[in-house]
This record gives sequence, C-alpha cells and structure tokens, in this order.
Amino acid sequence: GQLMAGKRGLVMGVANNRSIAWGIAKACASQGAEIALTYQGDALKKRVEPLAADLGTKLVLPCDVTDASSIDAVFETLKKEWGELDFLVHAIAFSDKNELDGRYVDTTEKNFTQSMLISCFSFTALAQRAEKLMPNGGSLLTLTYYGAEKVMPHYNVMGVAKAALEASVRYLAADLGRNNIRVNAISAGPIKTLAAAGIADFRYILRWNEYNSALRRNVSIEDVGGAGLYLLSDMSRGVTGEVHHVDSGYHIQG
Ligand code: 0WD
Repeated sequence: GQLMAGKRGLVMGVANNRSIAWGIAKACASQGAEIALTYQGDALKKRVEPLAADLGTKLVLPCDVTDASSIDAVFETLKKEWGELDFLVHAIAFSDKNELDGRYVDTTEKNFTQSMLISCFSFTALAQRAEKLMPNGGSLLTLTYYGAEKVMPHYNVMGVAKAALEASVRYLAADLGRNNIRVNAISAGPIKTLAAAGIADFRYILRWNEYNSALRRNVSIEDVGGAGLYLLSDMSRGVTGEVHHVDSGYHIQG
C-alpha cells in the first residue's frame, strides 16, 4: 500500500542529495506523497531543482526563514496550488562556524540570537502558517541532536538552540493537538552533511558514535527517512510532542 497517498507536504532544508531533508522527502514520495521543496538562496537553487525533478514536483520555492515575507510567500503559493497541507518538515539550522569550535562560554550575542532565530524560532514561525492550512489536522516534524540533552564537544550554542527547539516541540504539540496537528522531532545521530561539515572534529564524532552506539554503526539519511515517514504518516496518529531518537541507540549508552 501507499502510506502517503493523497498527502501533500512541504519539505524545507534540502541543500543537496546528502541532506537529511532529502532522505525524508524520498521516503515520503516513495509512498505516494506530493512534495514541495524550498531552498535558501540562488546557490542552492541549482542543487535543489534536479532533486525536485526526481520527485516529480514543480513546487520548488525560495525561502530564507530569517525573512518573514519569504515564509509568507511560500504559504501563499501552497494555499493557491494545494489549498490544504498535510505535513511539514523543518530541517534547518545555522550557527557561525567559528562558534562550533572552542568554548560555549565565548558565544557572542549576535550569533546566539541568529542561531536561535534560524534553528529554533523558525519552526514556530512555520507552525503559525501551517496551522492555517491544516483544518483537518496534520503532522509537523523538525530535526534535533543529542547535544540538546548532553554536552557534546563543539556543539555549543547549537546545543542550546536544539534544547529550545525540543521544548518548543512540546509547547506546539500542546497548542495544536486540539486541531489534530501533531508535532514531533527526530533526534538524528551524526551524518556527514553540508551543515555537519561546519562542526569541528566531525569525523571524530562520527567514529565515536559508530564505536559506541548499540548498533555499532552510523545512521544514514534513509534511516532517518524511514522514521520521518512514520511520524508524518497516519501510522503515528497517536504520537505527538515526541523527540524520537534515530541514532543507532547511542543515547541509551552510559
Ligand atoms: O549530523 C547531522 N547532520 C545532524 C543534523 C544530526 C542531528 C540533527 N541534524 C539537523 C540539523 O541541525 C538541521 O536542523 O538536521 C537538520 C538538517 O541538517 P543537515 O541535513 O545535516 O544539513 P544540510 O544538508 O546542510 O541542510 C541544512 C540546511 C542549510 O544548509 P547549509 O549547509 O547551506 O547551511 O538548512 C538550510 C540550508 O539549506 N538553512 C536555511 N534555510 C532557510 N533559511 C537557513 C535559512 N536562514 N539557514 C540554513
């Protein structure tokens, strides 16, 4: 059967074919979902357009989440093209690379604010718009990391932003539950993507996770895609406010 037949979703945060958002988009499309993609800036447009073609979608829209009018434009297009929306994937984060190294205590106000805006508040900003297009319910999904729960080397301000993001998943789930809109996060193990390349010693983190996780391997974007498919489909209809670990069981290890 097709788990996502008749469902339409917006997937934000595809930068290239290694992006976690791409793993989730592929999994949903393979089960019959219709998907719209957004990209940030013209440099990524060239990367994302062929991926959109693979999914058979013409809806490839620019969106920078620091610009409220560009978010509004995306939702205006979706309203015009689709009328309603069934799911949304937020796979967006940013911090100044210079602060994903060294000590958290040295974080600047400017980068703290910017990291929180792009990596945390943007999910709430999207939920505000998505709610209006989900009169019959829906599923919202974001991506987080274990650095929200425990101190991880070099994750620094991003760990603080992810902690706030995970808390916002719970508050959004509580607010939107009466409209049958579910809100969940996947806490993914480390994956070598464009964003991850900005974190100091990332190769070491990958190896550490491989050796110390229950499954003794790293996760792939397809692994995250499978969990995303579950959380975005009706298979998870009783699940909301959850932070679901897709990390080869790393978080259970002492
Ligand atoms: O190990 C990892 N890769 C993990 C990533 C482990 C656990 C969680 N995550 C999270 C990330 O923190 C992020 O929230 O998964 C999400 C997706 O990240 P990704 O797939 O690892 O990274 P990438 O393929 O680079 O996509 C993230 C994209 C940006 O890419 P770049 O590398 O150009 O910053 O987020 C987008 C952008 O496309 N993005 C924005 N989109 C709209 N407006 C903005 C913005 N202002 N800033 C970044």
